[in-house]
Amino acid sequence: MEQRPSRLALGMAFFDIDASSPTDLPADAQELATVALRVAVSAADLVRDRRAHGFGVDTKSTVTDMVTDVDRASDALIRELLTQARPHDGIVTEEDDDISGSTGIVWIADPIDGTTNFVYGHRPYQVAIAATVDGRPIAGAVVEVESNDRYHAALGAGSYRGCVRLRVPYAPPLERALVATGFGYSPERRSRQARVVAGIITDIRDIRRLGAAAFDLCSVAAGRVDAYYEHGLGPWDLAAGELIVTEAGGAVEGIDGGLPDAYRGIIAAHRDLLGPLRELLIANGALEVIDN
Ligand code: LIP
Repeated sequence: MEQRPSRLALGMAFFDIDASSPTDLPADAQELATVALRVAVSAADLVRDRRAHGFGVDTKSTVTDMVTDVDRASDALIRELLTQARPHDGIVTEEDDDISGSTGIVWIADPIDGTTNFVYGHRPYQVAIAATVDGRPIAGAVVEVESNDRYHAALGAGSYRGCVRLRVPYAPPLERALVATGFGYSPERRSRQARVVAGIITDIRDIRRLGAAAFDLCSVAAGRVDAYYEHGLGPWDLAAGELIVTEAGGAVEGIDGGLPDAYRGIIAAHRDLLGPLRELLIANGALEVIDN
């Protein structure tokens, strides 16, 4: 995801709903999470099956930014199943045009998050689907394709991996924090991101680069890493995983300290780790990675 998506179809201007309270929502968040999980499982089944039969690869913003016909098939299936379940909701996905709705719910989905991993057969790659209100997730699911590892969350109702409730475990001191991150597709931005990593690497335990943002966020919720930050994501990379982190008791914020903004950069971590990590990132140029 390289360009800030011009997608105001997220419905933000049109619905004055307080999404912080599950009772004020236009639909039941747990029912939406059930839909998200069911659709993500079906799309993950399609992706797994289609990979076994071969696929074509195209490029998007740069020569390294790939899209496959399986991304497109998964995108189409997600739209079809969401429309069957919730015909009047909006839909925003990575590989097709936005559909506006009339309910205040907008689905945001990534048909394959981690397309490079998918192409190489390098786990993880997953389907990520969230229901949002005013641009904030209220229900979501992430399904890792090859392992069928399933995560879901609903606002106010917790985060789960399968049937197991998730809690972000604890906040280590910064020097013992295992930090996941990722890199964009444009060479210029990538080199700025690499400079940030080079600056922080001596002040933390280590870096992980798994190549799949939604899975990195689930890893924060499940305690497989202590924190995750990245710049230049799309809303579909972030939405479901963001809720899975916050419903597991963690925090997700903009790198600049504001609301999470996928494109300008986000940090996800235990609340006590987030502040020190932000200071370290900013001291090493994290606010200069996005230049427009
Ligand atoms: C990818 C992310 C990855 C990030 C890439 C890209 P895609 O999503 O999951 O973590 O580093 O820049 O955004 O393009 O595979 O859906």
